[in-house]
Amino acid sequence: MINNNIESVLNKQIQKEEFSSRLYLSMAMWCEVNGFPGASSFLYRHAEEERLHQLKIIHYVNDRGGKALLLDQEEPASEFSSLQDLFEQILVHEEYITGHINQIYGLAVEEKDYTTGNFLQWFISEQLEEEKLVKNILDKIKLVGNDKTGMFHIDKELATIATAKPESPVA
Ligand code: OFO
Repeated sequence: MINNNIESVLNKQIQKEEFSSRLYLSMAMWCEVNGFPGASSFLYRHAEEERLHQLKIIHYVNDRGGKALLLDQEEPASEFSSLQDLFEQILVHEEYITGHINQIYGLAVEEKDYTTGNFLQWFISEQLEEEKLVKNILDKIKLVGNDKTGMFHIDKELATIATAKPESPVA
């Protein structure tokens, strides 16, 4: 049985994963109308993945005898000054999420809830991969600067990543 503290922080994480999904959906929509079809596909896909992260925690909380909740959501940003600005915001957001996952892990260890600690291992590895991927994309965007041909190729590459990424497993 999950304790109240762990249940509460996991419910806040469910809220954050839902926000991540809505943020990437909003970003995908911006890319779609601003001439970045590849980045748009990549972000629509990413939004789906975040929803799977949300579901994964919902199932975990309920399976451990807790009650998963859907807490209020803020409106995500919908305007970005450039593709670089957008990916910089993704990186900041993912680092924020990583910080929270680490905090929950710390609390789970403190409360000797090793089952939750074990559950969070998947998220810790996922955050590492996500941050690495976003940093990599951002480096490429910075490298091409204002070069339109370079940007065209990055957008194409993002379309390829969107179709090649394996599905995130759902608990
Ligand atoms: Fe971006 O991995 Fe969930 O939030």
